[in-house]
Amino acid sequence: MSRITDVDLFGVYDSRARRTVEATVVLASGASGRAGAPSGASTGVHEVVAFPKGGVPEALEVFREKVAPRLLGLEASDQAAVDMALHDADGTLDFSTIGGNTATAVSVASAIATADEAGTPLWRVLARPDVDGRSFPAVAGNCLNGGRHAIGGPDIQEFLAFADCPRPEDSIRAAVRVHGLVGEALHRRFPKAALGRGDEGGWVAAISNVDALELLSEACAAARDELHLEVHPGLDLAASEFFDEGQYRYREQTLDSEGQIGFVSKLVDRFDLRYVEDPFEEEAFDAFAALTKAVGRRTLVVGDDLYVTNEQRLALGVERHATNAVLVKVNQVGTLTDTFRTVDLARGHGLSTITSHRSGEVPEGWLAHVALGTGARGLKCGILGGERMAKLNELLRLGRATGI
Ligand code: 2PG
Ligand code: MG
Repeated sequence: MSRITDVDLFGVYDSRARRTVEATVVLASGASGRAGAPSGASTGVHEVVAFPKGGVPEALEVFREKVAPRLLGLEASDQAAVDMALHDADGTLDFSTIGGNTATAVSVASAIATADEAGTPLWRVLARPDVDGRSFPAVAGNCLNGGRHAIGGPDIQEFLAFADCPRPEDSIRAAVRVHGLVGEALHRRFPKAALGRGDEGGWVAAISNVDALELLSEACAAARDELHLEVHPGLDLAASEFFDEGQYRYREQTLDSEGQIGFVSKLVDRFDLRYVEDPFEEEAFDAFAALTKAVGRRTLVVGDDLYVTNEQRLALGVERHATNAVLVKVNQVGTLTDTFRTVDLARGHGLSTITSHRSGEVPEGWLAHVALGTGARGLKCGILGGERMAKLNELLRLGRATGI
Protein backbone atom coordinates (compact mmCIF):
# COMPACT_ATOMS: atom_id res chain seq x y z
CA MET A 1 0.00 0.00 0.00
CA SER A 2 1.46 3.34 -0.91
CA ARG A 3 1.25 7.02 -0.22
CA ILE A 4 -0.49 9.85 -2.04
CA THR A 5 1.99 11.60 -4.33
CA ASP A 6 -0.37 13.79 -6.31
CA VAL A 7 -3.89 15.18 -5.91
CA ASP A 8 -5.93 17.33 -8.22
CA LEU A 9 -9.37 18.95 -8.14
CA PHE A 10 -11.05 19.93 -11.38
CA GLY A 11 -14.32 21.73 -12.19
CA VAL A 12 -16.70 19.63 -14.31
CA TYR A 13 -20.46 19.66 -15.01
CA ASP A 14 -23.17 17.51 -13.46
CA SER A 15 -26.26 16.08 -15.20
CA ARG A 16 -28.13 19.39 -14.70
CA ALA A 17 -25.23 21.15 -16.42
CA ARG A 18 -24.26 22.80 -13.16
CA ARG A 19 -20.69 23.00 -12.01
CA THR A 20 -19.30 20.44 -9.61
CA VAL A 21 -15.86 19.05 -8.82
CA GLU A 22 -13.98 15.85 -9.50
CA ALA A 23 -10.84 14.75 -7.70
CA THR A 24 -7.91 12.65 -8.87
CA VAL A 25 -5.67 10.90 -6.35
CA VAL A 26 -2.36 9.37 -7.50
CA LEU A 27 -0.29 6.99 -5.39
CA ALA A 28 3.45 6.33 -5.31
CA SER A 29 2.85 2.96 -6.99
CA GLY A 30 1.26 4.71 -9.98
CA ALA A 31 -2.23 3.54 -9.03
CA SER A 32 -4.88 6.26 -9.20
CA GLY A 33 -8.52 7.04 -8.62
CA ARG A 34 -10.88 9.69 -9.93
CA ALA A 35 -14.34 10.59 -8.64
CA GLY A 36 -16.84 13.38 -9.14
CA ALA A 37 -19.36 14.58 -6.57
CA PRO A 38 -23.10 14.95 -7.25
CA SER A 39 -25.42 17.75 -6.08
CA GLY A 40 -28.95 17.80 -4.67
CA ALA A 41 -31.84 20.16 -5.39
CA SER A 42 -34.10 19.26 -2.47
CA THR A 43 -31.33 19.50 0.09
CA GLY A 44 -31.88 19.03 3.83
CA VAL A 45 -31.12 22.03 6.06
CA HIS A 46 -28.70 19.90 8.10
CA GLU A 47 -26.65 18.75 5.11
CA VAL A 48 -23.06 19.85 4.80
CA VAL A 49 -22.51 22.76 2.41
CA ALA A 50 -21.64 21.52 -1.10
CA PHE A 51 -19.35 24.41 -2.05
CA PRO A 52 -17.78 27.39 -0.32
CA LYS A 53 -19.59 30.71 -0.85
CA GLY A 54 -17.70 31.45 -4.06
CA GLY A 55 -18.83 28.18 -5.68
CA VAL A 56 -16.59 25.88 -7.70
CA PRO A 57 -13.88 28.52 -8.46
CA GLU A 58 -13.41 29.10 -4.73
CA ALA A 59 -13.50 25.35 -4.05
CA LEU A 60 -10.61 24.88 -6.49
CA GLU A 61 -8.60 27.69 -4.92
CA VAL A 62 -9.20 26.49 -1.36
CA PHE A 63 -8.27 22.99 -2.45
CA ARG A 64 -4.89 24.13 -3.78
CA GLU A 65 -4.11 26.21 -0.71
CA LYS A 66 -5.56 24.24 2.17
CA VAL A 67 -6.45 20.70 1.18
CA ALA A 68 -3.81 19.35 -1.20
CA PRO A 69 -0.83 20.00 1.12
CA ARG A 70 -2.49 17.96 3.88
CA LEU A 71 -3.20 15.00 1.63
CA LEU A 72 0.22 14.57 0.08
CA GLY A 73 2.19 11.78 1.80
CA LEU A 74 -0.85 10.18 3.44
CA GLU A 75 -1.46 6.45 3.11
CA ALA A 76 -4.49 6.28 0.82
CA SER A 77 -5.64 2.95 2.23
CA ASP A 78 -6.04 4.66 5.60
CA GLN A 79 -9.45 6.11 4.70
CA ALA A 80 -9.96 7.50 8.19
CA ALA A 81 -6.68 9.48 7.96
CA VAL A 82 -7.55 10.87 4.53
CA ASP A 83 -11.01 11.90 5.71
CA MET A 84 -9.62 13.38 8.93
CA ALA A 85 -7.22 15.50 6.83
CA LEU A 86 -10.25 16.81 4.93
CA HIS A 87 -11.94 17.77 8.20
CA ASP A 88 -8.73 19.36 9.51
CA ALA A 89 -8.33 21.40 6.33
CA ASP A 90 -11.93 22.55 6.67
CA GLY A 91 -12.16 23.32 10.38
CA THR A 92 -15.96 23.74 10.44
CA LEU A 93 -18.82 21.35 11.23
CA ASP A 94 -20.47 21.67 7.81
CA PHE A 95 -17.55 21.69 5.37
CA SER A 96 -18.31 25.31 4.51
CA THR A 97 -14.61 26.18 4.10
CA ILE A 98 -13.56 23.54 1.59
CA GLY A 99 -17.02 22.38 0.41
CA GLY A 100 -18.67 19.02 1.07
CA ASN A 101 -18.37 18.11 -2.60
CA THR A 102 -14.59 18.51 -2.46
CA ALA A 103 -14.58 16.22 0.57
CA THR A 104 -16.72 13.62 -1.22
CA ALA A 105 -14.73 13.70 -4.45
CA VAL A 106 -11.38 13.31 -2.63
CA SER A 107 -12.64 10.70 -0.18
CA VAL A 108 -14.09 8.48 -2.92
CA ALA A 109 -11.15 9.04 -5.34
CA SER A 110 -8.78 7.92 -2.60
CA ALA A 111 -10.79 4.71 -2.05
CA ILE A 112 -10.81 4.09 -5.81
CA ALA A 113 -7.01 4.54 -5.91
CA THR A 114 -6.67 2.06 -3.05
CA ALA A 115 -8.82 -0.47 -4.92
CA ASP A 116 -6.81 0.14 -8.09
CA GLU A 117 -3.56 -0.50 -6.27
CA ALA A 118 -4.83 -3.65 -4.57
CA GLY A 119 -6.38 -4.94 -7.80
CA THR A 120 -9.65 -5.43 -5.95
CA PRO A 121 -13.16 -4.19 -6.66
CA LEU A 122 -14.01 -0.92 -4.91
CA TRP A 123 -16.85 -2.45 -2.89
CA ARG A 124 -14.34 -4.63 -1.03
CA VAL A 125 -12.37 -1.56 0.04
CA LEU A 126 -15.61 -0.03 1.33
CA ALA A 127 -17.02 -3.23 2.83
CA ARG A 128 -18.33 -3.08 6.38
CA PRO A 129 -16.99 -5.93 8.55
CA ASP A 130 -20.10 -8.11 8.30
CA VAL A 131 -20.71 -7.64 4.56
CA ASP A 132 -19.78 -10.48 2.20
CA GLY A 133 -21.00 -8.88 -1.03
CA ARG A 134 -23.51 -11.61 -1.82
CA SER A 135 -26.61 -9.77 -0.78
CA PHE A 136 -27.63 -7.27 -3.44
CA PRO A 137 -29.75 -4.18 -2.90
CA ALA A 138 -33.28 -3.86 -4.20
CA VAL A 139 -33.53 -1.15 -6.86
CA ALA A 140 -35.72 1.85 -6.09
CA GLY A 141 -36.05 3.17 -9.64
CA ASN A 142 -37.45 6.61 -10.27
CA CYS A 143 -40.34 6.40 -12.76
CA LEU A 144 -42.22 9.68 -12.41
CA ASN A 145 -40.83 12.99 -11.19
CA GLY A 146 -42.47 15.86 -9.33
CA GLY A 147 -41.63 18.47 -6.71
CA ARG A 148 -38.29 20.24 -7.13
CA HIS A 149 -37.17 17.78 -9.79
CA ALA A 150 -39.92 18.43 -12.34
CA ILE A 151 -41.61 21.72 -13.08
CA GLY A 152 -45.32 21.14 -13.77
CA GLY A 153 -45.43 17.65 -12.22
CA PRO A 154 -47.11 16.41 -9.02
CA ASP A 155 -46.13 17.80 -5.57
CA ILE A 156 -44.66 14.47 -4.52
CA GLN A 157 -41.07 14.37 -5.68
CA GLU A 158 -40.51 10.75 -6.67
CA PHE A 159 -42.73 7.85 -7.74
CA LEU A 160 -40.51 4.79 -7.49
CA ALA A 161 -40.61 1.19 -8.62
CA PHE A 162 -39.23 -0.76 -5.67
CA ALA A 163 -37.88 -3.89 -7.35
CA ASP A 164 -36.87 -6.37 -4.71
CA CYS A 165 -35.20 -9.41 -6.27
CA PRO A 166 -32.12 -11.34 -5.13
CA ARG A 167 -30.41 -10.83 -8.50
CA PRO A 168 -29.59 -7.25 -9.53
CA GLU A 169 -30.30 -8.23 -13.12
CA ASP A 170 -33.92 -8.98 -12.17
CA SER A 171 -34.37 -5.90 -10.00
CA ILE A 172 -33.10 -3.66 -12.76
CA ARG A 173 -35.19 -5.43 -15.41
CA ALA A 174 -38.34 -5.01 -13.34
CA ALA A 175 -37.69 -1.34 -12.55
CA VAL A 176 -36.87 -0.60 -16.19
CA ARG A 177 -40.08 -2.29 -17.29
CA VAL A 178 -42.20 -0.28 -14.86
CA HIS A 179 -40.58 2.93 -16.08
CA GLY A 180 -41.46 1.97 -19.66
CA LEU A 181 -45.04 1.03 -18.77
CA VAL A 182 -45.57 4.29 -16.89
CA GLY A 183 -44.39 6.17 -20.00
CA GLU A 184 -46.81 4.21 -22.21
CA ALA A 185 -49.71 4.82 -19.82
CA LEU A 186 -48.99 8.55 -19.70
CA HIS A 187 -48.85 8.66 -23.46
CA ARG A 188 -52.26 6.98 -23.66
CA ARG A 189 -53.66 9.39 -21.13
CA PHE A 190 -52.20 12.53 -22.72
CA PRO A 191 -51.99 11.50 -26.42
CA LYS A 192 -51.38 15.02 -27.67
CA ALA A 193 -48.88 16.15 -25.06
CA ALA A 194 -45.13 15.73 -25.35
CA LEU A 195 -43.85 13.66 -22.43
CA GLY A 196 -41.17 15.36 -20.41
CA ARG A 197 -38.45 13.92 -18.21
CA GLY A 198 -37.42 15.24 -14.83
CA ASP A 199 -33.96 15.68 -13.35
CA GLU A 200 -33.70 12.00 -12.44
CA GLY A 201 -35.02 10.61 -15.72
CA GLY A 202 -38.57 9.94 -14.47
CA TRP A 203 -41.49 11.05 -16.63
CA VAL A 204 -43.14 14.40 -16.00
CA ALA A 205 -46.84 15.08 -16.57
CA ALA A 206 -49.43 17.47 -15.21
CA ILE A 207 -51.08 14.83 -13.07
CA SER A 208 -52.25 14.70 -9.47
CA ASN A 209 -50.37 12.77 -6.77
CA VAL A 210 -53.00 10.08 -6.39
CA ASP A 211 -53.49 9.71 -10.17
CA ALA A 212 -49.74 9.30 -10.57
CA LEU A 213 -49.69 6.66 -7.87
CA GLU A 214 -52.57 4.80 -9.46
CA LEU A 215 -50.74 4.74 -12.76
CA LEU A 216 -47.51 3.57 -11.09
CA SER A 217 -49.33 0.90 -9.16
CA GLU A 218 -50.98 -0.46 -12.33
CA ALA A 219 -47.60 -0.48 -14.10
CA CYS A 220 -46.06 -2.43 -11.19
CA ALA A 221 -48.90 -4.98 -11.29
CA ALA A 222 -48.48 -5.39 -15.06
CA ALA A 223 -44.70 -5.82 -14.71
CA ARG A 224 -45.20 -8.41 -11.94
CA ASP A 225 -47.59 -10.40 -14.13
CA GLU A 226 -45.34 -10.21 -17.14
CA LEU A 227 -41.96 -10.84 -15.52
CA HIS A 228 -42.94 -12.73 -12.37
CA LEU A 229 -40.66 -10.48 -10.37
CA GLU A 230 -41.29 -8.59 -7.15
CA VAL A 231 -41.85 -4.93 -7.90
CA HIS A 232 -44.12 -2.60 -5.95
CA PRO A 233 -44.73 1.14 -5.76
CA GLY A 234 -42.72 3.47 -3.54
CA LEU A 235 -42.56 7.21 -2.89
CA ASP A 236 -40.14 9.92 -1.88
CA LEU A 237 -42.50 12.68 -0.78
CA ALA A 238 -39.65 15.10 0.07
CA ALA A 239 -42.30 16.67 2.30
CA SER A 240 -40.09 19.50 3.62
CA GLU A 241 -40.44 21.04 0.18
CA PHE A 242 -44.19 21.63 0.54
CA PHE A 243 -44.35 22.10 4.30
CA ASP A 244 -45.14 25.65 5.31
CA GLU A 245 -46.21 27.13 8.65
CA GLY A 246 -47.17 23.80 10.17
CA GLN A 247 -49.10 22.51 7.16
CA TYR A 248 -48.42 20.15 4.27
CA ARG A 249 -49.64 22.17 1.31
CA TYR A 250 -50.46 20.02 -1.72
CA ARG A 251 -52.11 21.51 -4.76
CA GLU A 252 -55.29 19.54 -3.97
CA GLN A 253 -55.31 19.64 -0.16
CA THR A 254 -53.70 21.09 2.94
CA LEU A 255 -53.00 18.75 5.86
CA ASP A 256 -51.71 19.19 9.38
CA SER A 257 -49.35 16.61 10.86
CA GLU A 258 -52.14 14.26 11.98
CA GLY A 259 -53.80 14.56 8.58
CA GLN A 260 -50.52 13.77 6.86
CA ILE A 261 -49.98 10.65 9.00
CA GLY A 262 -53.48 9.46 8.05
CA PHE A 263 -53.06 10.32 4.36
CA VAL A 264 -49.73 8.51 4.00
CA SER A 265 -50.91 5.45 5.98
CA LYS A 266 -53.88 5.16 3.65
CA LEU A 267 -51.61 5.40 0.60
CA VAL A 268 -49.45 2.59 2.03
CA ASP A 269 -52.53 0.39 2.48
CA ARG A 270 -54.30 1.25 -0.75
CA PHE A 271 -51.28 0.94 -3.03
CA ASP A 272 -49.26 -1.59 -1.05
CA LEU A 273 -46.33 0.83 -0.92
CA ARG A 274 -43.10 -0.91 0.03
CA TYR A 275 -41.02 2.25 0.34
CA VAL A 276 -41.93 5.65 1.82
CA GLU A 277 -39.22 8.31 2.06
CA ASP A 278 -39.51 11.67 3.82
CA PRO A 279 -43.29 11.62 4.33
CA PHE A 280 -42.87 14.47 6.85
CA GLU A 281 -40.75 17.59 7.17
CA GLU A 282 -37.20 17.28 8.37
CA GLU A 283 -37.74 17.87 12.11
CA ALA A 284 -40.88 15.73 12.52
CA PHE A 285 -39.32 12.81 14.42
CA ASP A 286 -42.58 12.08 16.26
CA ALA A 287 -44.72 11.97 13.13
CA PHE A 288 -42.18 9.61 11.54
CA ALA A 289 -42.37 7.42 14.65
CA ALA A 290 -46.20 7.34 14.51
CA LEU A 291 -46.15 6.26 10.86
CA THR A 292 -43.41 3.66 11.47
CA LYS A 293 -45.48 2.24 14.31
CA ALA A 294 -48.54 2.05 12.08
CA VAL A 295 -47.06 0.67 8.84
CA GLY A 296 -43.36 -0.07 9.53
CA ARG A 297 -43.90 -3.80 9.46
CA ARG A 298 -44.93 -3.82 5.83
CA THR A 299 -43.02 -0.92 4.35
CA LEU A 300 -39.67 0.80 4.60
CA VAL A 301 -40.09 4.19 6.25
CA VAL A 302 -36.98 6.04 5.15
CA GLY A 303 -35.42 9.22 6.55
CA ASP A 304 -33.50 11.38 4.08
CA ASP A 305 -33.69 15.11 4.92
CA LEU A 306 -34.51 13.92 8.44
CA TYR A 307 -31.05 12.38 8.95
CA VAL A 308 -28.90 13.79 6.12
CA THR A 309 -26.63 10.74 6.57
CA ASN A 310 -25.48 12.30 9.83
CA GLU A 311 -24.66 10.02 12.75
CA GLN A 312 -25.98 12.42 15.40
CA ARG A 313 -29.24 12.99 13.57
CA LEU A 314 -29.67 9.25 13.14
CA ALA A 315 -28.98 8.72 16.85
CA LEU A 316 -31.96 10.98 17.59
CA GLY A 317 -34.08 8.90 15.22
CA VAL A 318 -32.96 5.62 16.77
CA GLU A 319 -33.83 6.92 20.23
CA ARG A 320 -37.33 7.87 19.10
CA HIS A 321 -37.91 4.85 16.82
CA ALA A 322 -38.57 7.35 14.06
CA THR A 323 -37.95 5.10 11.04
CA ASN A 324 -36.88 1.61 10.08
CA ALA A 325 -34.55 2.80 7.33
CA VAL A 326 -32.11 5.58 6.51
CA LEU A 327 -31.14 7.08 3.16
CA VAL A 328 -27.39 7.27 2.59
CA LYS A 329 -25.83 9.97 0.42
CA VAL A 330 -22.08 10.46 0.82
CA ASN A 331 -22.06 14.14 -0.06
CA GLN A 332 -24.80 14.94 2.48
CA VAL A 333 -22.22 14.35 5.18
CA GLY A 334 -18.97 14.79 3.22
CA THR A 335 -16.70 11.77 3.56
CA LEU A 336 -16.84 7.98 3.36
CA THR A 337 -15.74 7.68 7.00
CA ASP A 338 -18.68 9.83 8.13
CA THR A 339 -20.95 7.74 5.91
CA PHE A 340 -19.66 4.50 7.45
CA ARG A 341 -20.37 5.81 10.95
CA THR A 342 -24.00 6.42 10.04
CA VAL A 343 -24.30 3.08 8.23
CA ASP A 344 -22.76 1.20 11.17
CA LEU A 345 -25.10 2.90 13.64
CA ALA A 346 -28.09 2.01 11.47
CA ARG A 347 -27.05 -1.60 11.01
CA GLY A 348 -26.25 -1.94 14.69
CA HIS A 349 -29.86 -1.01 15.47
CA GLY A 350 -31.41 -3.17 12.79
CA LEU A 351 -32.28 -0.29 10.50
CA SER A 352 -32.01 -0.78 6.74
CA THR A 353 -29.86 1.55 4.69
CA ILE A 354 -30.71 2.78 1.20
CA THR A 355 -27.82 4.14 -0.87
CA SER A 356 -28.98 7.02 -3.03
CA HIS A 357 -28.03 9.06 -6.06
CA ARG A 358 -28.60 12.85 -6.12
CA SER A 359 -30.76 14.72 -8.59
CA GLY A 360 -27.66 16.32 -10.15
CA GLU A 361 -25.38 13.37 -10.88
CA VAL A 362 -22.04 12.51 -12.45
CA PRO A 363 -21.83 9.71 -15.03
CA GLU A 364 -19.91 7.36 -12.75
CA GLY A 365 -20.69 3.99 -11.21
CA TRP A 366 -19.04 4.11 -7.77
CA LEU A 367 -22.39 4.44 -6.00
CA ALA A 368 -23.17 0.79 -6.80
CA HIS A 369 -20.01 -0.19 -4.88
CA VAL A 370 -21.07 1.95 -1.91
CA ALA A 371 -24.42 0.13 -1.92
CA LEU A 372 -22.90 -3.34 -2.08
CA GLY A 373 -20.05 -2.62 0.36
CA THR A 374 -22.33 -1.11 2.97
CA GLY A 375 -24.82 -3.97 2.75
CA ALA A 376 -27.57 -1.63 1.57
CA ARG A 377 -31.16 -2.88 1.50
CA GLY A 378 -31.76 -0.70 -1.55
CA LEU A 379 -30.10 1.42 -4.21
CA LYS A 380 -32.19 4.45 -5.15
CA CYS A 381 -31.41 5.55 -8.67
CA GLY A 382 -32.98 6.89 -11.84
CA ILE A 383 -33.68 4.65 -14.79
CA LEU A 384 -33.12 6.91 -17.79
CA GLY A 385 -30.00 8.91 -18.53
CA GLY A 386 -26.35 7.93 -18.82
CA GLU A 387 -25.53 9.26 -15.35
CA ARG A 388 -28.22 6.96 -13.84
CA MET A 389 -27.50 3.97 -16.06
CA ALA A 390 -23.80 4.16 -15.13
CA LYS A 391 -24.81 3.10 -11.61
CA LEU A 392 -27.29 0.40 -12.64
CA ASN A 393 -24.87 -1.06 -15.18
CA GLU A 394 -22.18 -1.17 -12.52
CA LEU A 395 -24.57 -3.04 -10.23
CA LEU A 396 -25.22 -5.47 -13.08
CA ARG A 397 -21.47 -6.02 -13.51
CA LEU A 398 -21.09 -6.63 -9.79
CA GLY A 399 -23.88 -9.20 -9.93
CA ARG A 400 -22.19 -10.92 -12.84
CA ALA A 401 -18.80 -10.95 -11.09
CA THR A 402 -20.39 -12.53 -8.02
CA GLY A 403 -22.18 -15.12 -10.12
CA ILE A 404 -25.53 -14.14 -8.62
C1 2PG B 1 -33.75 12.89 -2.68
C2 2PG B 1 -32.73 13.21 -3.72
C3 2PG B 1 -32.40 12.11 -4.66
P1 2PG B 1 -31.82 15.57 -4.21
O1 2PG B 1 -34.50 13.78 -2.22
O2 2PG B 1 -33.81 11.76 -2.21
O3 2PG B 1 -33.49 11.51 -5.26
O4 2PG B 1 -32.94 14.42 -4.34
O5 2PG B 1 -30.56 15.00 -4.73
O6 2PG B 1 -32.36 16.71 -5.03
O7 2PG B 1 -31.72 15.91 -2.77
MG1 MG C 1 -35.26 12.23 -0.63
